Amino acid sequence: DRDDQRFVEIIGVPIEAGAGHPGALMGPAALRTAGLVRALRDLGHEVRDLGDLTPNPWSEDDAATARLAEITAWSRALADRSYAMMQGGGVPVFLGGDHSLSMGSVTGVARHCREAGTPLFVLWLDAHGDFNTPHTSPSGNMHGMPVALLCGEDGFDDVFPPEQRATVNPAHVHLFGIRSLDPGERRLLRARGVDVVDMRLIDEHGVGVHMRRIIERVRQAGGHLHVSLDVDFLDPAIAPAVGTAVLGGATYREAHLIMEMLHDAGVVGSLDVVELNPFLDERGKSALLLVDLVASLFGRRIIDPAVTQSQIGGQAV
Ligand code: HAR
Ligand code: MN
Ligand code: MN
Ligand code: MN
Repeated sequence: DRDDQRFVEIIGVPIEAGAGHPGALMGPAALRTAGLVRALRDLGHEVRDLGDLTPNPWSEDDAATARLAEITAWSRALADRSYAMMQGGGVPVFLGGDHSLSMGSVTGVARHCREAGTPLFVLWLDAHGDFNTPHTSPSGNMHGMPVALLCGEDGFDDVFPPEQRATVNPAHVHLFGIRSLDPGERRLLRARGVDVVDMRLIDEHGVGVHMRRIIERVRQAGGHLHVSLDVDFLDPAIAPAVGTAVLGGATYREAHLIMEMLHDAGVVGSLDVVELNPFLDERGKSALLLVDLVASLFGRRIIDPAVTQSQIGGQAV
C-alpha cells in the first residue's frame, strides 16, 4: 500500500457553512491555481483531478438549521464519494473547504477500512481539537466538531443515516499541534483517551519524537493513516489565510519534516487539506506553502538520498 506506487485522486469540497468566516469555498480553486496537480505530477505520480463535489440540493427554509442542512448534504455526498475513491485503490486528497468536510471524508475512509479489516488511525494537524459537540461548542460552528462526530459522540444523529455511519476509535486519533481547546472538549478528550500532542510537547521534544511514535504505532498495526491538515496548524506568520488564526503554530521546517517522515514511512492512505481561506491570504503565500507541504508528503526531498553521505554510528541517515 505504499503511496508512491498508487495513483493520487484529488477532489475539491468547496464548503464554508461550518466556519464562522466566509471564503473557504475558494480553497480548492486556490490550491489548483497554486499548482497542486503539477507539483504531484512532477514527482512522477499519476494524478486524477475529479473536479469539485456537488451535493444533493438541501432545503434552507429555516435559517436556524440551514447550515446544518447544508453540512449534512455535503457530508452524505462526500462520505459516499470518499468510500468509492478508497475502493478504487488510489490515495484520495480532499481539498477544502472548512474542516466540517472531514465528517464526510473520514467516514468514507472508515467504512472502507472497516470492510477491509484495516485498522484506521487519524493524524489531526490543527491548532484546535475540533472535539466539540453541539452541546459543548461555544460558537456553534461545525468546523470545531468533526473529530467528535467521527468518534461517535452524542449530538450528531441527523448528519448520517445509521447505515452510512462509520466511526473512528478515539484511541486511534492523534491530535497534533494543538494550542486552543474549549473547556467542554478538553474534558471529552481526556475522558475518551485521545492522544493530544500540544505545542508545549512539540517545543520540548521536537516534532520528530512524536511523529516517530505515531508512525511506529500505525506500522506495527499494519494500519491506514488518514492525515487531516488544517491550515491553522501552521504559524499564522507563514500561513495567514485562516479565519481562526492562533499564535505559536508549526514552523516551516516542522511542517515539512512531518510530511517528509510520513512519506518515508509510507503509511498515509488519505489526506484532507482544509480551512484555506484565500480571501485572507497574502499574494497566495499560504496556498503555495500548502502545495509544497503536500509535495513533501508525496515524496519531494531537499537532497537526493544518493547524494547524502551523512552517517550516525556508521549507519547512513
Ligand atoms: N474551538 C472553537 C469552536 O468550536 C474554534 C474551532 C475552530 N475550528 C477550526 N478548525 N478552525 O480547527 O468554535
Ligand atoms: Mn486499502
Ligand atoms: Mn483549526
Ligand atoms: Mn480544524
